Amino acid sequence: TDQPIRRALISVSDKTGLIDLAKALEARGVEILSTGGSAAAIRDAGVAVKDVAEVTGFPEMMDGRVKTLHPMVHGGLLALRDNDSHVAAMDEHGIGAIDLLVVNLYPFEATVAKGADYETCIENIDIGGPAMIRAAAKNHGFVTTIVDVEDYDALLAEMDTQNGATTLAFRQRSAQIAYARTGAYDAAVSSWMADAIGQEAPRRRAVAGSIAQTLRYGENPHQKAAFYTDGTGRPGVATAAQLQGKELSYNNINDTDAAFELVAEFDPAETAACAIIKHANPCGVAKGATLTEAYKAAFDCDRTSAFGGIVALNQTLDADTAREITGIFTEVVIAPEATDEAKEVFAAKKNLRLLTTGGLPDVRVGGQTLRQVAGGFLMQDKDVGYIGLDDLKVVTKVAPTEEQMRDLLFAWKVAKHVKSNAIVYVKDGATVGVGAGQMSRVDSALIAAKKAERMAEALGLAEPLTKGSAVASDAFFPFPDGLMEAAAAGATCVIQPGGSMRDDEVIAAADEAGLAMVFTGMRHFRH
Ligand code: 93A
Repeated sequence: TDQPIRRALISVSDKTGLIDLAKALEARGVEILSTGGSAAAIRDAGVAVKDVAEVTGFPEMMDGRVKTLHPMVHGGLLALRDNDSHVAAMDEHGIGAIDLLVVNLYPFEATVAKGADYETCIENIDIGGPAMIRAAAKNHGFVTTIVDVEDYDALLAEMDTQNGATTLAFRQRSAQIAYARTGAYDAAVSSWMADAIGQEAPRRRAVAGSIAQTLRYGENPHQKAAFYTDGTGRPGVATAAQLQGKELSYNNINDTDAAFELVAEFDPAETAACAIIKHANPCGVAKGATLTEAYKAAFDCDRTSAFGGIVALNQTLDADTAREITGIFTEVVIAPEATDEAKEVFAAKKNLRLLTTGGLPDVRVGGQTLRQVAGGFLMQDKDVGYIGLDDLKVVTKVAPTEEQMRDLLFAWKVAKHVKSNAIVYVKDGATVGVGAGQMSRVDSALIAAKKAERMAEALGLAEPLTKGSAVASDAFFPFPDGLMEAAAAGATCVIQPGGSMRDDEVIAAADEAGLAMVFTGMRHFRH
């Protein structure tokens, strides 16, 4: 089943490593066929190469749309070498076998990520490349398919241990990778097109991504894991530059995403903001006149949980804030940018990972979220629901003051990013208690209040910061009990969707407790 490699076709958009590969193949006695740009680069490097146009007898035409789509190419890739009629057909038409295909595709995903116009994106849909990849991979009994620059070394190592050939196992592996690439490629085209033409999402989308990184392990060390990008190029953890620190883990990536998506809710032109995340839930979120103030206030919500947390900032990380952050052990810091001075401060903390993204994602722009269930996927539009002042309905006798309104809306934004059932207490633009992920809303209200009490003790305060706070609930209170717990903790105003069968009871209880309450008419479940 070993197949000697005598004739290769190389057609690559990304020319990285091309010359070294061509030289290495030539040194191993391989004849090289190639397309326009690739052939020119190989020839310039002094390596013998034959133009595909010479093999097909047709020039590359229609701006390169048709260059390899020809029986001389596809016959050479698809022919079964052990089938008499296939071999007879090759003889009859003078088709030479192609043993190795090296292709990387037109950079469609990168073109989309750059924000190119419709026509440019269309022109960057590769047709001939995927056709060859799929043909060669189908014929992996005889043909080796390489679609990734990263796999050149493995190919050469294989040829060297197999006397210039490849084993069936190697060709099967490379075929499997090849189909992952063409599948992801067309999924990227479909997703882009759905957005471009305003196709009602999330219907009829293909789901696939390109592997960005093999991770050391998954959520736990006994789970294998990898990181995929979706080709949108959206600023965030998938496209961030890591400036220092150890490799990100699966949990780091998950938590960093949660942190950055949350902090992106706050317009950097309006205010500095900081979110500290543990296990995908915020243990502190705050606005501030400066980033340092925002960080400090976020930290003071739950100093215990912030240890080993992920910090996300909505503005350029400055040296003061960097110094403040290094006060405790932090796993990851993510920000749009970092000043040189801030980078210097972090340089001393070798393990601290610093990521910069070049910008914040637009939280109003959609896209989809995916979750796997046994035997399938759930796909939905991202929760880009937004509530402003005008959307709120005051339902109690007392209306919130302007200041309370600000805290209510802040709490509401945070609650959207807290696992349900979410209860978020806020005072002066900072969370002072977060209750997350409980099966009962009452428990979430209680836990958040309890944590605030503990923080008050640690900070030496006379009373917990929940006294006089604003409270948000991600979904309606089905009974007055949850609301009453919040009132007992000292909340004086409430924001919640409303819509419970017992809204009347809940409103009456709020009035009795002297609370001001507003309904959003929208909920923010997050599971
Ligand atoms: O426009 S195409 O879809 N038509 C083709 O027949 C074709 N054959 C190869 N694009 C085609 N290719 C692609 O050209 C390859 O997938 C590769 O990405 C690129 C290499 O072109 P060059 O060697 O001219 O730089």
